[in-house]
Amino acid sequence: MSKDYTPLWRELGLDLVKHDGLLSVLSDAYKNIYLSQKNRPDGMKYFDFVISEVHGLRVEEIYEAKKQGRKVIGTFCIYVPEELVLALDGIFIGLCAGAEIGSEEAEKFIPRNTCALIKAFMGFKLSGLCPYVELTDLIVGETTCDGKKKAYEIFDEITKKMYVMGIPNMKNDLDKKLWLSEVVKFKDKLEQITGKKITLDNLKKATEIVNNKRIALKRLSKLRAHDPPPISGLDALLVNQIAFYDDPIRFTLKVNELCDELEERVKNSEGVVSKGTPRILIAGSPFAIPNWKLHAIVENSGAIVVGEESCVGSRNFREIVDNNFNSIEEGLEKISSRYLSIDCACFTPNNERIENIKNLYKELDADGVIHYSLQFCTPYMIEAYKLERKIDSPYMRIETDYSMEDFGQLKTRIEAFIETLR
Ligand code: BJ8
Repeated sequence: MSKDYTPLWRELGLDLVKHDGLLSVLSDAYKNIYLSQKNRPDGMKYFDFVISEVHGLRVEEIYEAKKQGRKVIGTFCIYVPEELVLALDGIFIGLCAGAEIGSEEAEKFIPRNTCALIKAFMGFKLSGLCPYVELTDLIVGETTCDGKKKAYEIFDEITKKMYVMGIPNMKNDLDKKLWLSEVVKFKDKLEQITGKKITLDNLKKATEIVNNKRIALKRLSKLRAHDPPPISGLDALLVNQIAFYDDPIRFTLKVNELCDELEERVKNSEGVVSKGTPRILIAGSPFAIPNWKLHAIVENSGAIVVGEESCVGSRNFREIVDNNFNSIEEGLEKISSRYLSIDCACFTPNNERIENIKNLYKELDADGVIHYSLQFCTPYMIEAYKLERKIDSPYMRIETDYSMEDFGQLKTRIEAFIETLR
């Protein structure tokens, strides 16, 4: 880290001893998993830097922005419309939920058999380890899976900052109306806490910023379709994870710079692995940072991950908002319909997800699909069975969490799967 941020962490009320421990574990894991990779693109240096400063410079940047009166909005789901937050000059941030932290504390409030992502966001807060939670003015939840819905009630008792958006379970006409009204309500809430008003101009600008970010991520995804791929799955995953933390304009610029470099690599047939290396598409639950376990296993077992059908992946960037609107109301409708196109397993039916996976598989020229569900994530666990019957590519299902206990067992199963693809 570029400087000592202890005074800032103290001011935010973090547990300094535990926090030092967390940063040292994170830095070791990063060295082992990321910095040991061969032939990384130069453009990854920026993202390495962001990670090295994830609890430092970025936190300070947001802290300073808050002093200037900007509001910080924390989220746990890609259903929360970033465009509205940016239109009101807010800062939109994904909160810490990707590591096995504070489980013991969390289990005082929620059952043991809760998915790792929920346990982690409770655990990070209860252990005083997430600076972003402390910086938020509002934490926005959503009525997606049952675990999250109920955990948000408890999270509100703890943080007193929750606002929950009602997300329908289906996508019929009435559901669409309900969701649009939730988007409008969210806009009202943001206007109230920021003391600002959405205008057509700032809504258009914000939409463009978020669209550009998604277009850059899509560009990165398409480059992974080449054989040999110019970037590892681990690195591409990291970029997709950082999309939830970084300043969106700076982030987009850096992703595009990285893509320029990758295009050169493709022209020169330069890749991170040799041509013909088995190519894996991972589908399923989100990969909140720093959950790198599955990618690390696959890429250390002789294959390469070429795509993530995930909220930290294609579900986040596949569709953009149609920016062709002439009133705030029309803009809100376009935003609401773009978000309702997200094929989260919490919806029923959710058949478009099957088609989207099939298309992505073809687009990325993948050789096999690994379906990954976080343990106790019922929506994705159940869809994993359905997918097995509906797609005709080589396929395996795994259920795991953030712990390293099943690392060896998973590696054996994944190696065996990869063998069948050669
Ligand atoms: S749009 S996937 S980010 S809800 S918390 S569903 S892992 S049991 S995160 Fe999600 Fe939004 Fe849907 Fe995407 Fe399962 Fe855990 Fe629930 Fe989870």
